[in-house]
Amino acid sequence: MARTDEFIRDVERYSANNYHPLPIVIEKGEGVWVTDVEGKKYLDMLSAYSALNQGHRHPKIIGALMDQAQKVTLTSRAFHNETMGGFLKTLCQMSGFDKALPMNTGAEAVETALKAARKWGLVKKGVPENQGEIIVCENNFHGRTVTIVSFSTEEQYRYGFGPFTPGFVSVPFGDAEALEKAITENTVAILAEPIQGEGGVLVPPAGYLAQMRELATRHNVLMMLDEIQTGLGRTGKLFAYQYEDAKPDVLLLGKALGGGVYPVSAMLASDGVMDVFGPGDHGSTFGGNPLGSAVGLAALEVLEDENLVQQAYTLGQHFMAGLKAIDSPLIKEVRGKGLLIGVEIKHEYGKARPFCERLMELGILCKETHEYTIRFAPPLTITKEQIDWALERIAKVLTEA
Ligand code: IF1
Repeated sequence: MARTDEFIRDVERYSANNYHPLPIVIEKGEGVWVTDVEGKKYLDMLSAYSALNQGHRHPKIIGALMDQAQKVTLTSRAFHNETMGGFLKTLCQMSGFDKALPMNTGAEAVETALKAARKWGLVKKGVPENQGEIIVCENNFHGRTVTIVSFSTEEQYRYGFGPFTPGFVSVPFGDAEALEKAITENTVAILAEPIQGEGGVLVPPAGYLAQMRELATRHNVLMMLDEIQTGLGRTGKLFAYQYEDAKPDVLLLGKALGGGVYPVSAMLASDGVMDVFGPGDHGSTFGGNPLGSAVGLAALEVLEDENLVQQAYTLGQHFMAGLKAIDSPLIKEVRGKGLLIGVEIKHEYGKARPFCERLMELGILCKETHEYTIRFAPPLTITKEQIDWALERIAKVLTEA
């Protein structure tokens, strides 16, 4: 493991100590597979936290990247470029939203939505200036900026980073009654994940999102869903909210929108929300750039061309059934939707990380979340045979201990 150790030594010497990765150095990726610097091959069942829904280096997405790189990569929004319009047109047509505002990272899309909601509250709803409140859910994960960690309920994400941005109220996730009680005349929006990913792959009770939709409409507040992790086919629908009649006013996408090669995020909304932004109100040097837009368009086309949403639905059911069939006293619960699945280990048997380490030895990459849950989120291009291959090894690890 000399080469592995050497690469990790550089990271430990020269990088901030803000991560605790598994001790593998990846050299190459293709489809659902990655190879490390020692030449060992692994099935990637994390997919960069759902940023690789289309798999590693999808030829069509890499082709779009290369073609665009030969023409122009960056114009800034001071000028128009050839690719942004077509990308956003496809994004709006596929999703059924009027307009999309392109950014780069997920956190930037979330920040964009927070600004849109506050301004909408002021100019459309008539909430007094600086009084708008946004309701969020306990146990949320929306990113790492100062404002976003201001409404995290995870102490570690906040400790030392105050003073915080005011204007947020949090309620238990999955509880529509608590949500309604928290709404005041100054509430401008509700922000939630349809399934809490980092929170531990927590699926709310059926009907929750539809109730949120009804409450938001009745009280004239914006319903804003963060589908940065759950969106673009991951849960077996194009968007997780489509399991219920719960189309939000604002939808946030990121991760897989960049096809695993480039950071591309967006806020989608109706005309009546998007038009609160005028020239100079918001923007980004790289948002909507030609390279990212070419990649984003290809990323969307691959989802459609290869029927990946339906694949995730069908294979997700197969994977879930296989995991539920594992007869192990260690398993507390298997939960999720589509190809976003968490296996929670009974706390008395210790944390999830040693299981992830053991799976890595057997050629499967995954990552624990919230200490006790193993998260599986393979590329949506995975096959049934590859899932069965993984299931054999997962069963082994969960029954041998
Ligand atoms: C890391 C977690 C996942 C997200 C949702 C917004 C963002 C994320 C629902 C921000 C980002 C990332 C961040 C990444 C690992 C990953 C993660 F473990 F940290 F929580 F997926 F579960 N909304 N999630 O999940 O998007 O600004 O990062 O592009 O290492 O912090 P971003």
